[in-house]
Amino acid sequence: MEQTFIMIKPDGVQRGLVGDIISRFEKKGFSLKGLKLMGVERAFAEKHYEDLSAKPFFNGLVEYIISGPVIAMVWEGKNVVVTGRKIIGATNPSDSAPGTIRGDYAIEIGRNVIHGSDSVESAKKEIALWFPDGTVGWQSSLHPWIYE
Ligand code: DAT
Ligand code: MG
Repeated sequence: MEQTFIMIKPDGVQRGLVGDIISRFEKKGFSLKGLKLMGVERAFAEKHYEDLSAKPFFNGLVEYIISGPVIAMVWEGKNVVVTGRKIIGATNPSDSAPGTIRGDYAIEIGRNVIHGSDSVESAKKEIALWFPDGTVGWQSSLHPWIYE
């Protein structure tokens, strides 16, 4: 089954949005396979965002990610990468639809509360980076009530 990497950024943790965000993924029917609260070191944040290292906002982005603890998660389910991005909303909260996490809770692109992998390939890379010891293999007993 497909997995994605979701991270609640330091602003989401500080603002007390952790429970609501987890709840949105849970209520959708996705399964939580990994979860931890952690502080991120600069080199680790730079590695996570290495594809953006040439962008003018890269240093600010890294400063933001290391500014407080984050919640790192692995969520599993059918099409969870693309659907997870829809639940999160557009990168710039000015463009994120109401009802999405960024649409409901964020105003600025540099404080957009949450990260989600943008492809199955980057999800695999990000899960390997953030959960080097692996995740938990379990299946919800609700599975037959969510999937036909
Ligand atoms: P996303 O987080 O939606 O996958 P991304 O991977 O293009 O977006 O960029 C990663 C983060 O970098 C994004 O969540 C916020 C920040 N960012 C992106 N574009 C930016 C810009 N033009 N100015 C400032 N920050 C930006
Ligand atoms: Mg991205």
